Amino acid sequence: MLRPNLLRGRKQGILNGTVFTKAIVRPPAANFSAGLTSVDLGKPDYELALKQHEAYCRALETCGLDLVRLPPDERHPDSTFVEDTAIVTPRGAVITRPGAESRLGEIHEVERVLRGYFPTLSAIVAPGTVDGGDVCEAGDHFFIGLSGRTNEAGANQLAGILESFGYSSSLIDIRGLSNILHLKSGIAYPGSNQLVVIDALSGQKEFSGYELIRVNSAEEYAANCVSVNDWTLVPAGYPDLKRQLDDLGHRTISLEMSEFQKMDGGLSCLSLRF
Ligand code: CIR
Repeated sequence: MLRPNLLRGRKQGILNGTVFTKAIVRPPAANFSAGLTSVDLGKPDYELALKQHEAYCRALETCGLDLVRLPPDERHPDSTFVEDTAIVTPRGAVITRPGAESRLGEIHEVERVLRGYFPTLSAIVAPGTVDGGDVCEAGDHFFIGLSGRTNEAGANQLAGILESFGYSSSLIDIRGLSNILHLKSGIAYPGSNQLVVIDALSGQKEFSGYELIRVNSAEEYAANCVSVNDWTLVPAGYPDLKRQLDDLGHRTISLEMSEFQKMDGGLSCLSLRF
């Protein structure tokens, strides 16, 4: 049985206020395994990664999105994680300045594509750094993670740009948490004032006005789920979070993510949705 607010959202075809029509995706390049990782899960199987990426693309199409498919980029082994290169909102887009030096060049191709959709683009400039994985949109509010990738200068620049778009934001410092790379490794906003959150972040005062969907410690990887129009994509193999989302009336699609997990990547980072 759906809750009334979800029923309302479902009828309108939206759950979180933003209707997405497009996404930029980029398959992993053959040297994907040369990218950055902090986890010890072994080397990714490239062929399997390509299959998982294609299934992910099909799921986005099921959600109603037209895909802009960039070619694989061997110069940047982490370039399949396109989310880190831009913040795209209905009111404007921001090209980031990724916090890992090896990823700085990834922005150019994404910027070229976004110019076709946004007449003016904002940008994070040095000494600021921002990874898109640290930026969680929750309706008209954005949570910006301060992390090993997003520094204070970058976070403050982004907060100012978002304010100029008419959005509010708050900073969440995750620098003391060694188990998550980005803020969105630990939270997700599935709409309807709900927030998926790992235990280590559940006590944040900035999250107190939300209905928290707690991710148990065995399922932390699943906190990086992503809602797109009427659907919520979740990584396969994490039954407790999927059941909670299903019980709340979200329509979930489970996707195998093992090969991206080996490179510290989650579901949200494989696309830029707008
Ligand atoms: C990196 O360390 O930058 C990549 N191997 C993984 C980036 C994942 N991005 C994301 O969660 N937004």
